[in-house]
Amino acid sequence: MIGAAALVAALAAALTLPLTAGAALPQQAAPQPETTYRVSGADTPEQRTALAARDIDILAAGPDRLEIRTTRAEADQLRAEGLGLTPLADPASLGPVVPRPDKVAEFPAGYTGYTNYAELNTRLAALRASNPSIVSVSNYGRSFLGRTLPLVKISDNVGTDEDEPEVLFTCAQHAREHLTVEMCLRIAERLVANYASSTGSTVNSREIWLMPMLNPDGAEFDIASNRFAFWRKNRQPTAGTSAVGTDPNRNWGYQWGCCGGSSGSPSSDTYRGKSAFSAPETARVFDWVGSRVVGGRQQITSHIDWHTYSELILWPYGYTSADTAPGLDADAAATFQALGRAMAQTNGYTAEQASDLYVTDGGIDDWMWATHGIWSYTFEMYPVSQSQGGFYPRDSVIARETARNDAAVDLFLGYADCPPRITGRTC
Ligand code: 0X9
Ligand code: CA
Ligand code: CA
Ligand code: ZN
Repeated sequence: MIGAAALVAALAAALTLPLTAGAALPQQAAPQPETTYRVSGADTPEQRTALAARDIDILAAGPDRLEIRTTRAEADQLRAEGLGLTPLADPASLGPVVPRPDKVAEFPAGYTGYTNYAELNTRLAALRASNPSIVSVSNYGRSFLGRTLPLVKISDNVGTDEDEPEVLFTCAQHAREHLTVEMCLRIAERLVANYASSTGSTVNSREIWLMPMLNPDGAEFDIASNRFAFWRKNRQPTAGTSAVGTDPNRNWGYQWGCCGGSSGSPSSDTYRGKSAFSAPETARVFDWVGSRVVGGRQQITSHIDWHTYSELILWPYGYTSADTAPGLDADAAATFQALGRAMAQTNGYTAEQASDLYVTDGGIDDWMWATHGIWSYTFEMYPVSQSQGGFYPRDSVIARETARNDAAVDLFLGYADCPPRITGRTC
């Protein structure tokens, strides 16, 4: 095999050569290297929304903390504007993207405990094969590049659509958030493992759906070089540009692109796409969630969308900083807050409205709630900082950091018949 490292070195050397006047090269600037910084002085949602509006990639945020990834030039500019920026070391195994289409994408050393797309399908098939009466595995369509999008159902009499509250868990909308795939697997495998030993399991009283890898093209691309590419979006090219990728979590169709919480620039990490649901990965969820409206009634009551990192539990709306807005009255807001805070009690995360981070429009949770009345939360998992691995914590943390959410998941499933019950209301 030709040494990939040598090829990378040669490319890197070529890129540092000054452009000579005569060279008729296209006017496209080479992408500048980026560094992660801890930022001080931008602690309000308004300040962070303003940073996002400049297409600065916000990796993590929370009360009193913010981490961004940007170029040195932009960092200097932000310092000149009075912000404090401290560079953070990159996680191990970050590197230039050298896709190897001939190879199955594999995680680098230190991360082989993570599950790639092929392994995910194998794990799901094995779970079904040994528990066929409570597990079914299918798909809800295909990604942009044609990968099937896996769908798991867990319930007693799994082949029958029973009159039980339905709950949906979605993972890995964002490519580099690999820990979330492990979270969906943990939920599925734990529910099945506990089923035999416990009576009154939510497996009997709920129909639990999992979409464990919403964005497989992005997730596979992120590890295709055997190094992490820091990739977030899907892998759909934008017509008329050389840019690739739409941010799925800015592509949902409620208040899409409304409010400065997404980008119209195809090269941005928060590019919202050319229209709502222009990404096949969101369009197929749109179709499938629509198919759960049976007899005029949406069967899914509750949903969690898993992300990393920041250790947060977020509720709608993300598009506005107002606590209440059309479709979200004070009673609904009280339920979101009470259940969100109760779950946070179990895992030590910070619970807040999504827009307390920064404004985002076209997010999955706003769409789930506003158009289907589904009680939808966004969890941002471990860690809180890139100094603990950021998007790429070692595989040794998987067991601990997924089990950390067991109690929150159980609480959530328990209230799925009527989330307002947590505030004393009835359904
Ligand atoms: O920006 C996002 O999409 C989420 N953070 S991440 O670092 N995983 O990309 C936060 C979304 C918050 N907004 C809503 N939940 N609507
Ligand atoms: Ca059932
Ligand atoms: Ca049902
Ligand atoms: Zn995310």
